Amino acid sequence: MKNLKKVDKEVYSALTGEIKRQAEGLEMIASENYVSKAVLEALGTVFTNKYSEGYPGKRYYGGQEYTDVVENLAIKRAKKIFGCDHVNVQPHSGAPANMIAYSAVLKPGDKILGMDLSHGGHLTHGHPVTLSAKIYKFIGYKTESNGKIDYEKLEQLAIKEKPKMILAGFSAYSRNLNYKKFRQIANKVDAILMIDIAHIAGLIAGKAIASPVPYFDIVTTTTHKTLRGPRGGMIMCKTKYASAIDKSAFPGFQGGPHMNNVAAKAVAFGEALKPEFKKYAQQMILNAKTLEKELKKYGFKIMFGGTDNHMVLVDVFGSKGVTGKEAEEALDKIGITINKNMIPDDPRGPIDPSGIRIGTPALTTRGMKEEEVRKVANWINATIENYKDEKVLNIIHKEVIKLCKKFPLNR
Ligand code: DSN
Repeated sequence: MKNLKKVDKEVYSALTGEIKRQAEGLEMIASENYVSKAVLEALGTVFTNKYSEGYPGKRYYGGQEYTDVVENLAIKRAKKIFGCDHVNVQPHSGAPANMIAYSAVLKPGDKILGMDLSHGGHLTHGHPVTLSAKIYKFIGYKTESNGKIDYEKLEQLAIKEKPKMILAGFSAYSRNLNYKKFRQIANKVDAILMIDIAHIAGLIAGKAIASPVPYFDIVTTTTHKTLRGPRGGMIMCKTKYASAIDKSAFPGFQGGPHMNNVAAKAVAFGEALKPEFKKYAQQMILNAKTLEKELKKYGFKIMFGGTDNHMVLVDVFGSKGVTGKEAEEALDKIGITINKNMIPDDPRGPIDPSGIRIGTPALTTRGMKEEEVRKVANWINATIENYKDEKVLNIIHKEVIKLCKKFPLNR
């Protein structure tokens, strides 16, 4: 980075700080991961200079012989990974991907049945602060006290509300969904069926969990998180919706795609097609299950009864009397990064909720397995139980750095 160092010392200094933070800290935010050097290299290229409105072979500006190559590669590889009929790799990220999908098939005022935010849903699935909630009418469904969705209740709600769209998917839910049931319910009320797989795309790509692609009309995702690509979005759909989705992405919602990002998506998809990605996907789940088991042993209440994926949602306030914010701040001090999170029907607010969400994608990328996760669970417990004791936190922090040095970021 000799040019950056010479041209902009302030950005250079922030960047070197971030490199050190990522190397010496344990990243356990469930939606974060470490991309490979090849993905980083593709991101930092002259493709960022290029405007490419339109789609391969049908662009509005000239000079597209190489942008078409990378976009076609991203499309071909995404289709191979997920077996979808059609894919659009241009969405800048997950929230735009959802907005593009809604506006492709819905009219303002149409009704969407989506998962309640405090039960694991996502902001863009109908939280009142979002633009989509101002345009469409969202109705929330919830999980039961056993952590599962009651599909009979969901069916009754769908019959009562007659939504134009039924939306599955989540950002803080840790159980598998019953895709077939979603399909049956959507058929019964003649709704378009969409799923947001942003969190679990890598688990699906690695065949560690079942794929919803055959059942759903539209599938949106991010390409970072478990899929381990650059920050970005993507929409898959049945052929019937292909043209509407493409038109909604451009010119409907976005301008030119970020072609450096599309190139990096192509590289990441190539990586996800390799056999070692399957092992990675399975290990993310094994690590999360180990975390669940260990935290339960330490007396933590795990929401939704446990995990089937790469994350656990923990009621730290109900378990140990420490709030989500206090836990997040204390864990930050020992170099473990997680996020505070609402738990279902949280009696506390979103700024200082009862829960924390912990994920295993990034530490699994470093090569950590069950043995390391057991250590991490022990440190999480000790940190939360001693969250005001700086001396204890300092000792644990040194242990965290030691472990990170044993598992360097070297892909
Ligand atoms: N911010 C992402 C997450 O953490 O789940 C989703 O948008």
